Formats: sequence, structure tokens, C-alpha cells
Amino acid sequence: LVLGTVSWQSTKASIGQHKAPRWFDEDKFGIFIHWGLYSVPAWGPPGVYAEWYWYNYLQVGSPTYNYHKKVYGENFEYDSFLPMFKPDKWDPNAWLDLISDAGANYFVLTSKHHEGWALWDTKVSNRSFAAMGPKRDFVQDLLTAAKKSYPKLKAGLYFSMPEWYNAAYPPWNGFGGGPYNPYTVKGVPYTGSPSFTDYVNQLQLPQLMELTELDLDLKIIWCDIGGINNSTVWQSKFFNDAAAKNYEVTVNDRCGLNSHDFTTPEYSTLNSITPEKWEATRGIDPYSFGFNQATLPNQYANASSLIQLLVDAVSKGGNLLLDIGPDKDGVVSDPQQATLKGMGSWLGVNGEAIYNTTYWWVTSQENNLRFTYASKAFYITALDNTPSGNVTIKSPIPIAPGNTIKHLGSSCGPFQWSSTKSGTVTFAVPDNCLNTIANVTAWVFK
Ligand code: FUL
Repeated sequence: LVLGTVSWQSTKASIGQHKAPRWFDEDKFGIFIHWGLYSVPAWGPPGVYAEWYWYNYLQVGSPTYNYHKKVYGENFEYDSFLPMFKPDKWDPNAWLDLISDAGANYFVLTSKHHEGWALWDTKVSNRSFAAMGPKRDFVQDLLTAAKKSYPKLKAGLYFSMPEWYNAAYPPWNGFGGGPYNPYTVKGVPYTGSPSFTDYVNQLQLPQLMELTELDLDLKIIWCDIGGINNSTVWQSKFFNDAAAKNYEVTVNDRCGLNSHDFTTPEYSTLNSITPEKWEATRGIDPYSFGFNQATLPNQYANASSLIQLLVDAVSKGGNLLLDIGPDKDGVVSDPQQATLKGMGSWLGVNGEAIYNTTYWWVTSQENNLRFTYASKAFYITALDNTPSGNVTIKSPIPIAPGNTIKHLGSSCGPFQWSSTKSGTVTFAVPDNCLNTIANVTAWVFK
């Protein structure tokens, strides 16, 4: 690939050639941010996404319906939450500091979720927080602050291809609640016939084009839901503009084309090495991307379990995009912060076993052990029940007689190691050489 000279065509054949860039594979860990009008009610029963509040409360008799009726009244419309969304004290740098403290290399902000409210100053609709409510361009402010304070952090934007209750979008028209058409085109209430072409050509495509033209070094467009669209148009522009600026960008597998740079298992992970790039995603919340006031502090996933998820994913060729749900003021709750900081502490010591590594192609795991390698280094990470005494690896690993093995991030080692003719490697870990951070220990052979 020669940067600056590539010319992507707006055809499926051309777009189908695009691959996840090397930096995306090397970065391994990103932070997802779900923030929108749903962050005002911020409620869902266990096992239900809180960012789906609008859809859920329209299901008569559902827990969210009962909650909504009790707290706001049955006739309280979703968009009536707008005056309650006043994050006057929101500070983009507070989020960026947290993302950096977590040890993440990229972030992805919801530019528009299924509710249809844009977090940037879109010119094709006034259903945006720049035109109404807070009157602030959150996308512009966050990406500008990132460029200034954390130039190495890569910026991404999530974009929901359909909108709930948008009469112009048949696949989701009436999804749960009956037709509802709140959006306006260029400040004028939308009056076009509710045909699919109008939604795609007057709203969806122009908005995606706006995002690619932000001139804020956007590196990831993380689509959601897919559906019929003109994705080759904005994707070819996105790829070409980036190439002209000498960098590479990436798109996920939910943009509605058969092709994609990476797949996105959600609240799940893959069980074996998958060379095609993938990225697991979930919230720190046990089951929500948007902030859920009903989640108790001790129910959030802790750093240890999410480090295990990250290590496991990386050993199989994956990344982790871990979500935070800020509240209506833009504040990230203490339990979510504690988890991020805990992950950052672990990565501060053990990061070389994760970043810029490759999965070990022979095997990703042996019991609780996970493997990665980089040039001249082979990493072994024990997920749980940190062992002392002998650690044994039966499958072949790329080490030679002169190599030494040490515990990452301490002066412990080199340890004794030996290998048998069949390739089984054994090394001895003294009791006082265990990693106490998050119960996940990593060693390196060099
Ligand atoms: C899903 C959405 O429906 C969820 O609300 C969330 O945004 C997740 C990342 O993707 O498909």
C-alpha cells in the first residue's frame, strides 16, 4: 500500500479490498462512549440496554413502560427529556484523561444512536444537540480536545444507520412504537413522502459525508445495524481523504455492505484464533452501553475480569472496545472510573504483552495461559489463579536455548526453565514473584 496514491472507487469491488490498518491491530484497546438523550432517564431492567429506553418504554406492560409511567407519566414523550439534558459542566478533557489512564489507544463516541439525536452540528437536520437543547457540538469539542491534548489517541465515531420511528425508514419504521417522524431537513419539518430513498439520500448519506469531512483526523467509523444504504459513496471518500493525508482509517462490519475491515462480537467473544480482524465490545456495565441508574456499584465488571477479556481477545487476534456510559451531566461514575484506572495500572506494567503484539498462531491458550509475541519476545499471561511453582506449556513456542524468562514489570527473574525433546517448556515461579495487580500475571521470554 502506497499512501497518498490510492484511489478507492465507490464500488463494492473496490471497497471490498479495504482491510483493517496495521495501527488498528496494534492498538488493541479502545474506549466506547454511549451518550445521548437516553442518558437522561438512564434506566433499564437487568439484561436490557438502557440506551434502548425509548423503544423499551413504548412496549406496554414492560418494566421500562411501568418505570416511565411511574416516574414521568404515561404521556411524557421521549423528546421531552431534551430540556433535562444540560451538561453545562461537561469537560471533554476529563473523558480523555480517563481514556488515557485506562491505557486505551483509541475511542469511539456515539455521533448518533437509534434515537436520531446527532451529537454534532449536522446541516441536514435540526435533530441535533448543536441546534437544540444543550446547543453544543460534542463531536467537534471532543475530537478537537483529543487532537490537542492526546495527539496519539485515535478518534472514532459510532453512527446508527437507521433511526427508530423514522417514517422514511421502512426497515425500522414502526419498530416497536408506530410511525413517528421527528426529524426536519435543513431546519424545515420533513414533509417528503416517507420513502426509503429520502431517508438514505437526504439524511443518512449526507450525515455520513459530514462526518468524513470533519477535518478532525477521524480514524474509525463504527456503523450500527446496517440496512440498505449508499455506503460505498462515503467509504470511498473516507478512505481517499485519509490516504491523501497519509494515514489509514477503518470501518466495522455494520455499515450495510458485505465487506468490512473487522467484525464486532457484542457482549461475547470468539473462542479460537481468528486471523480476520475482530473487536469484542461490551460495557463495563453488566449489560448496557448507556448509563443505567439501576446498576448497583458492585455489579460493574471489575478491572481483573476485563483485563482477562482483553488478554484473551488479543491472544486470538482480537481487540477490545470497552464502553463507558457517562450520566446526563457527562460524568463517568466512580465504579466505571475505578475499573478503567485498574486496567490502566495493569497495562502500565504489562502493556508490552498486549500492544503491538500478534497472536501466537500455533495456539491461543493452554488452560489459563494466553500467548502473544512480538519481534524477539514471547509473552505468556496467566489469567486467573496466578500460579507459583512450575508453569508448563505443552504446545510449541518460539524460544531458543539462550533465551531468558522474566516476570513483566518487576526485577524478578530470570527464572529457571527447561524444555523436553517434544517441546514441552517448564519454568519455575517463586512465591515472591507473583503479580498482585488484578491477579493477572505476565512473563516474557527474550
Ligand atoms: C447495538 C445497539 O443496539 C446497542 O444499543 C449498542 O449501541 C451496541 C454497540 O450496538 O447494536
